[in-house]
Amino acid sequence: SRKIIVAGAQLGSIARDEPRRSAVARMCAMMRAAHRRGATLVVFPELALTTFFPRWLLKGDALEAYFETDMPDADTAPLFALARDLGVGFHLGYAERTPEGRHFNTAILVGPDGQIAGKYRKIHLPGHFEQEDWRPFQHLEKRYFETGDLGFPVFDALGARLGMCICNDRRWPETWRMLGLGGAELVVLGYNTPLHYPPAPEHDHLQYFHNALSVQAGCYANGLWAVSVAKAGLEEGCELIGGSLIVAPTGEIVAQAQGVGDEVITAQIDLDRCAEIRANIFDFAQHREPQTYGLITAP
Ligand code: CDT
Repeated sequence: SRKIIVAGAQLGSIARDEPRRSAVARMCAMMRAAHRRGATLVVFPELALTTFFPRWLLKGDALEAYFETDMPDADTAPLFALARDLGVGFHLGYAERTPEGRHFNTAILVGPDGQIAGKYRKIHLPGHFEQEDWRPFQHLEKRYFETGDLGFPVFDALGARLGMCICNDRRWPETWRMLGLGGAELVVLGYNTPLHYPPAPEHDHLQYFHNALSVQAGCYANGLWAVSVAKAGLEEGCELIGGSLIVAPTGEIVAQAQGVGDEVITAQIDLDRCAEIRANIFDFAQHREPQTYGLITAP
């Protein structure tokens, strides 16, 4: 067996005027708590350094202020330094502005040496391009971010084959299949999911269900582990779901957050358990029929 202890560090809400150094201090406290429980990997949410800014129409400097140009910088350096001191790796979501001025919804994987070991840029961007006044809050990810250009990479880190995705990506079977085909044993992801979905409010009561369903189905159908972590709670008048999860390759939930505040969940996971599924019901080499799946990749 190949056992590691992993942690999900759910963040409660971040106010619009909360400085990054405050969010980082909260994350450092959770990294210490995770380390005390023996965790060697801590997963933080999507866009973890600030409030979820796509809920407003912003322009110019007011928008650019939410993007990171350097990772780490003075505000995030304490997280990298603590990871190195404790010998803990972490996954962090943030808004990235490249030197060429491109904008992505990005996540990085940082090794226990404090060095960036992998990067992913969100592919399935939800929401809309223009301000829509009928909505109680906006979801302008399509306006603010380009579609990720790094594919679905899988990295060797912390003794595992690790893949990443971000929030809305988790609802798409194609995400999980790409990561499964890439050999991922553990997928880590963060999310900001409003409880209220303005285009179909009749689904509001299903938000927690659809969150768990997506992650459990992705794990089972690809025989891999996942750590899926929320930014949760009442944030600037918008309620975000909690429900952070650690899920086994069987699709079973092995750890789950109870509240919507800062909360650490941990589980010992055996990476060799991926074979329970991959060597059997979903043995891709033996049972996949890709010659019949053409429509999936047709535009
Ligand atoms: N951040 C993010 O991708 N949130 C979406 C909200 C629903 S679409 C407006 C999600 O899939 O959870």
